[in-house]
Amino acid sequence: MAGEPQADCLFCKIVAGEVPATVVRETPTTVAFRDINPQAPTHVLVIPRVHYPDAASLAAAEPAVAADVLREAAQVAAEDKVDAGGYRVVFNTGAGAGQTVFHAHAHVLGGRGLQWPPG
Ligand code: IU
Repeated sequence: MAGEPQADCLFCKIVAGEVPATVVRETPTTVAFRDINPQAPTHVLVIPRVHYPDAASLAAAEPAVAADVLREAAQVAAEDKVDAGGYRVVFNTGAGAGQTVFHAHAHVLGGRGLQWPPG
């Protein structure tokens, strides 16, 4: 069922505590942890506890939780002190855009200069 944990989903396993992660923030609806392959000094993933394959399906089904993810992205940037210098929040959506884990997640990237457009 939509939103339910998926047995084969890595990020559902992180939410459940079955796979370790360096968690930096938790709320009743979200978990934020450091990316295992960081692309910037700050590279944190903010995920909803509920399972949706991407940000679009999360926002359509549970817009309040999607807003929680955005709010937590800002909190992560503030706590890592990258907010003043500028940071980026990215939702890769679809394999063609580089999405590899199909549980909605926001990348929070900061702590270095970021080029535009991204590759
Ligand atoms: P993407 O937008 O779906 O490509 O992002 C998935 C991210 O999940 C990517 O940056 C990976 O480095 C990251 N990740 C992780 O943090 N821990 C893991 O065990 C795995 C992927 I697999």
